[in-house]
Amino acid sequence: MSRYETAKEIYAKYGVDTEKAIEKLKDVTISIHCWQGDDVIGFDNRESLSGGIQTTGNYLGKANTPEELMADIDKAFSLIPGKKKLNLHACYAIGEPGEKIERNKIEPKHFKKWVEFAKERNIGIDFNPTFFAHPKVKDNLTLSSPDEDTRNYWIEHGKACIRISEYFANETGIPCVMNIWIPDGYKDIPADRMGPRARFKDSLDKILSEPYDKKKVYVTLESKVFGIGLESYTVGSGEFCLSYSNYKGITPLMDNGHYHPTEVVSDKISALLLFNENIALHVTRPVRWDSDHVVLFDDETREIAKEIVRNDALDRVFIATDYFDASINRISAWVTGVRNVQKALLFALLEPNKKLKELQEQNRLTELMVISEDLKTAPMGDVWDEFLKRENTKDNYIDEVLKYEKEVLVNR
Ligand code: RNT
Ligand code: ZN
Repeated sequence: MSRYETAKEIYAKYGVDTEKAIEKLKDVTISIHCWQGDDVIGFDNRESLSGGIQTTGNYLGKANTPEELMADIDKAFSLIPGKKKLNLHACYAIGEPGEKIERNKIEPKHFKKWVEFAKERNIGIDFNPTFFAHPKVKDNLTLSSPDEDTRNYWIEHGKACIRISEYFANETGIPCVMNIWIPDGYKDIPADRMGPRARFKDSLDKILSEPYDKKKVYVTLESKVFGIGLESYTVGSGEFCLSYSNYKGITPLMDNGHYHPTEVVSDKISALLLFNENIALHVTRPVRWDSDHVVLFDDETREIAKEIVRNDALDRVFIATDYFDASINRISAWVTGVRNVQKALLFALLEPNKKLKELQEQNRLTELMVISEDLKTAPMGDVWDEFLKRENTKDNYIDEVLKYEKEVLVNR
């Protein structure tokens, strides 16, 4: 009997069908962030990263051109099983040689090459306006700036991004999730917390006045608690973003690096699912702060996955990755992080969720604990390997990654 066959029997004893779990996992789309490949630099003006976020490390082989980034994405995607979507930032606009692209004037044509890339690979594209690392960010503020010209510049950027998102949806035939996140905030205690938030609200209203097809573009809003150099006050706080999303009927996005260190996104998912048709996630790994380490197969990632699976919400939650580690091989970072999100989902799919809920309802909490702990050492790895086999994806990817590093990355 193969290891998978044995695992199948073991899970059957828990009342879990491994075949069903594999089938479901095959259908989950993960939106993979392009920015792991070049440390969030992009191509439009190549300023160093700012806006309260940071990459650390200087591992060899960072992608410097669209061609290099596309090649790296291809390499990473070839080592990641399952359905994928490409998550782009506006700063990855591609111009003609020598063209200076202004963010308030970006157009679909600047993303034509990405559309070709996506179409050839049969995948959809998600999008993000880039409100950071740019000379038009004034005193760390964009959409909440007291300066009208600054606000208008970024409002135009947001509107342009809605048009581009719709273009992606039309071209690929797959809806586009467009996420708004602004870095705006203050390092020290502000005298006016309301003013910037009122301006942010007004700017968002103006961006969303751009007409778009709500079946093709899902606008999401990402909150945050603090940024580096913006420790005391963040305009787009949790309460602001959740309230705004509900007021406008857009989709709230939770990044699990954007909360106080003992606060967990896994506990928030059920609350938001009760009041929102869809919710969106940035899956990351904060180590002591919003450090955006590579996602591991850890407790919180599993708990997030369980909440999605248990509540039968795989088709209501937009799952995207968001991390950027420049201290290790970037292809490996991509593959490891995305695979861990998928592993966490598989772990959740291999739980007898109905039975566990019943135990809770009958207050049989002793048994609940024992089964939950037993499941941690059940042979999920064998089911994972079977999934990889069926997806024609190698289980051992490090050799491939190191080969690519030796043949391609080292020459950059
Ligand atoms: C920043 C947010 C945001 C960015 C990306 C690059 O704290 O998490 O999502 O990481 O847009
Ligand atoms: Zn994020």
